[in-house]
Amino acid sequence: MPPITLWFLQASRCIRIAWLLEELHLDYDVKFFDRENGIAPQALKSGSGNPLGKAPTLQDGPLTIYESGAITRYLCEKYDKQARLIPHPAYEVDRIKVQQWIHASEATFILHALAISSARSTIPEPGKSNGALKEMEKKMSGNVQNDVDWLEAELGQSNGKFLLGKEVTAADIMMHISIVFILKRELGTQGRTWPKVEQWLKDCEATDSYKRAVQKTGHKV
Ligand SMILES: N[C@@H](CCC(=O)N[C@@H](CS)C(=O)NCC(=O)O)C(=O)O
Repeated sequence: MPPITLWFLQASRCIRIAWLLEELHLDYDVKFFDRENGIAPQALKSGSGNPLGKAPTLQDGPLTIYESGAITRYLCEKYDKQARLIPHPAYEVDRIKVQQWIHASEATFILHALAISSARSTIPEPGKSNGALKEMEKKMSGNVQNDVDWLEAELGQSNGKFLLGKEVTAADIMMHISIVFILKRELGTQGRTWPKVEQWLKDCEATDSYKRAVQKTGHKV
């Protein structure tokens, strides 16, 4: 049995870790769970060892690690001997850039989008039909649009298809599903489109490692 197990919830951030494991060519088991009424089933919540019952959770030998950003750092520090996915400290500017995207993927992009998603699911009637939700979304959309504008601008400055240039890094791996979440659900997008971001999503999904991760896990959104 491989020492690494990924607790994987369908249609979730877990794809980040499967994609990363594939990039690193590591052998791993997947414990796959479908959602029940939109949330993680009890077997994942109680079985993974994650105190919040969330996914992804990674087990590597005796270690249990949660939070996709922390799992990403752990896997890169332990197994990315050539420092391809998080650049070596000697390349400070690129290393900081990757770390900015790792944090921004959760603490900026998902945070702003989730506020809108939560408003959609919690606002009671008549707020949904009388336009109050629409008005609220409009007011909340500024942050999301600024965030995606930033990504569009950075992609415009890259000298390759990916955030840091010609090769995939942990920045792309962490950011990809955040953007899928925003664009697919139109969270704060207010009808706008971002051509460079859309092309980058296609380029991420065209990598062999991403395709292998989807095939192995059955991930779909
Ligand atoms: N910040 C955490 C978020 C973890 C999280 O919220 N995961 C979601 C899936 S994307 C989850 O487990 N949801 C199931 C539930 O809440 O029941 C991370 O980056 O790993």
